Amino acid sequence: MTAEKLERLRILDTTLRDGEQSPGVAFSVEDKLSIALQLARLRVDVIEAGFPASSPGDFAAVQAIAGQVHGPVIAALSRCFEQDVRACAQALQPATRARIHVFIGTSLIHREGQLRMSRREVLDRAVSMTALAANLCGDVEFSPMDASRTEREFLAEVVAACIKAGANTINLPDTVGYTTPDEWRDLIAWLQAQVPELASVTLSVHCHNDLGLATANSLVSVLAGARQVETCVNGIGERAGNAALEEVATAIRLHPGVYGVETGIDHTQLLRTSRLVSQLTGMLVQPNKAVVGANAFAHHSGIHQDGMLKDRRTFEIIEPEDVGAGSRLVLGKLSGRHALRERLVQLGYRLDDAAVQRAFTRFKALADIKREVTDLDLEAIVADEEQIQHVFRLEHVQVSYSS
Ligand SMILES: [Mn+2]
Repeated sequence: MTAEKLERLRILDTTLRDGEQSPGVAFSVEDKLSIALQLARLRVDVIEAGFPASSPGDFAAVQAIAGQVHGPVIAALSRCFEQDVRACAQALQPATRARIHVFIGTSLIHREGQLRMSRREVLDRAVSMTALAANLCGDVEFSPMDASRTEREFLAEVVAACIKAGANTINLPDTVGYTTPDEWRDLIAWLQAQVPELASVTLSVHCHNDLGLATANSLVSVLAGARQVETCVNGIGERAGNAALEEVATAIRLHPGVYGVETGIDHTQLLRTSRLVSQLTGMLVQPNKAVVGANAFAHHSGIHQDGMLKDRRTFEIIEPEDVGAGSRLVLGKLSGRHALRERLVQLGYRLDDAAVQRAFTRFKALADIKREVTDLDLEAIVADEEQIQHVFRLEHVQVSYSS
């Protein structure tokens, strides 16, 4: 570990924007607000709250978060259209600290296949809308969408022009999750050499997980000089999802000597945040998910269990307590329903009365045979409930789609 002072790596969480683009996920304003409040407790630096021009509901959600969630910068997404930029500024008006995030597709495929615009048109639109955003809001992030597949010279041209137009964060998206760590690091280094002005703004990355490389690509970006990483809780997001917040933050925490940075994340809120997002999206966390999966702290083989009993460090690099999953005794056979409900809420579960009653019956049965009922035991007890609610949600989605 280094004795040098660690630089700050900012976490922009986009669970409420890119995460909502996960198939089947649609948040209500109330859902978004409760996730945003939890993201503030988790101490992310920036909450990307939504895309105000996309729907009146999303406008209302961004506005509510801007007014009621304090601490993090509240960001809103905008295409390179004047009405989008103005909708962001209006929705963000109640925020203490606001950011407008402007993006446009810059790759040949996006220019010709989707936008039907020439390089010149894309460049002009990016510059004029970045300038408008900078006029309306002191904090502007610009993203050349599909940066990883954009011709390098054009990428450099757009980035340099948008910095000049007022962007103070340049975010490089690997929109389709196509790049690899070596290629991505090489691109960032090349861009920094071509565009010296990049050193005067915050460099950010937004990596997708189509090849399972989102966390790795985010980490090499930090080595290359990125000081903001965009993530989603549980790695949700469009298609195979985004870099998982809990994975990036934990790797950074465990390797300060490698990366030379630290985040502001309160790691003890990680599990609770994961549970809340899972509940409100209806997307179960796979049991073997890094950091927050139900099996992340389970040790099954005899050799591993033997090692763990002698010294936890033998097979455990992250302790359950680190992510807010106390494995210590929390409840026993004398604990009542109220204590059980309280602990479940602390763990991020939102169960109705009937579900709490079912959980309580199981808890009592377990407490009779097992002296110590841990948080992990409680998670096992309510796992079926989560499954039931998940099924219910899927049915609900289908019903609302067909009606
Ligand atoms: Mn994305």
